[in-house]
Amino acid sequence: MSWHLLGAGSLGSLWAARLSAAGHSVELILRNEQRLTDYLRAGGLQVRQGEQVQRHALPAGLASDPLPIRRLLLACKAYDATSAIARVATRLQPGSQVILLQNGLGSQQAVAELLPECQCICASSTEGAYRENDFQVVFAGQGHTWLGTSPTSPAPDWFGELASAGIPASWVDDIDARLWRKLALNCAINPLTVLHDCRNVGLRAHAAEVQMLCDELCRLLACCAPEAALGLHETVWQVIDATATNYSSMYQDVQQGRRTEIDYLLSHACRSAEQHGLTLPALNQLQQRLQHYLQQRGLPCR
Ligand code: NAD
Ligand code: KPL
Repeated sequence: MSWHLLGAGSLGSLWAARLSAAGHSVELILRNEQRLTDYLRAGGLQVRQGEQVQRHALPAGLASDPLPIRRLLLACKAYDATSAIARVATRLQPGSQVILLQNGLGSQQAVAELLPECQCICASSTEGAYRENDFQVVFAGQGHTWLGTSPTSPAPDWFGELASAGIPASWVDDIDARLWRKLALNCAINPLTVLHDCRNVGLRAHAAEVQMLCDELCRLLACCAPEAALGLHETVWQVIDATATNYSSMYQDVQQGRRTEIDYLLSHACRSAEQHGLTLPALNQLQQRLQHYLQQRGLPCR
C-alpha cells in the first residue's frame, strides 16, 4: 500500500525520503500545478545531512487526482491542517489512515471531526528539519516520534515500515499526554524567547518567569493530562540546557516573518484553562504580550 504525503515541507520530506529509500511506495501531493512543475524541474526532493546530500525523485501529483488514498501522512503546519485535508477528503475511504504530524493541540481534533470514517493517528516528534530552498531540506536534529490514537488502539500493521526506513518511532497508548507535555514545554520556552529576543539559554536570566509559567502549566495539565505534569519544571530546564544555543522554532518563525503556531500552543492552553474554570494570569498575560508583539510585526496573532 502506498504512502501519500500532503505537506512536502521540512518534516514531511524527511519522512518521504526515508520511506522511499527503504523501498516503500510514496507519492507526494503538491499544492497546485505550479508547485508540481517546480518540483519536476527540481528533479525531486533533496535531503542534506551534514555533508551528505541525497536526491529522491518521488512520484508526485495533485489533490484533484482520482485515485483513492488509504494511508496519508499530513505534514503541514497546524493552521493549514483542515484546509489541506479538505482538498483530499473525497479520496479518503472509510478505514483510511491519516497520520497527523502537527505540533500543539487542536488541529488534530479539527481534522478528526472532518474525517469521521477514517482512523486519525497523532504524532509527536522531536526530530529537527528545515527548508534550505524549495524541495531542499536539511535534516538538522536526530530525534524520536511517538504515535498513537485516542482512544488507544493496537499499532497498525505498517508500523514496522518506519523502523525499516530508519525513522525512530514508538507506538504509545498515551499520545494525548505526550502532546500535552510537548505543548507545555513549548509554552514555557518558545514565547519567552520571542519576547526576550534570546536563544533558549537566555531564559536562565528570566528564571522566575519560567517557573511561574511552569506552575500554571502544571495546574492546567493536572486537569487535562495529569501524567504530563510530573516533573515539568525539571524537564523544562533540562530542555533549555540541552538546546541552550538554539533559537526556538517560534523565535525562528518570527525572525523569518512566518506565521507561528501560537493558536495551537499558547492560545490552546489559555482556552483549555478557561474551559476548566482555571485562572492562570501568567499564561494569559504571556498570550496577550505575544499577540501584541506579533501584531506589531504584521504577523497573524492566531
Ligand atoms: P513546513 O512549513 O516546512 O512544511 C509544511 C508544508 O506543507 C509546506 O511545504 C506547505 O507548502 C505544505 N502545505 C500546506 N498546505 C498545503 C496544501 N493545502 N496542499 C499541499 N501542501 C500544503 O513545516 P514543518 O516544519 O515540516 O512542520 C510541519 C509540522 O510539524 C508543524 O506542526 C511543526 O510544528 C511540526 N514539527 C516540525 C519540526 C521540524 O523540525 N520542522 C519538528 C517537530 C514538529
Ligand atoms: O520544541 C522546541 C521548539 O523550539 O519548538 C524546543 C526546543 C523544545 C523549545 O521549546
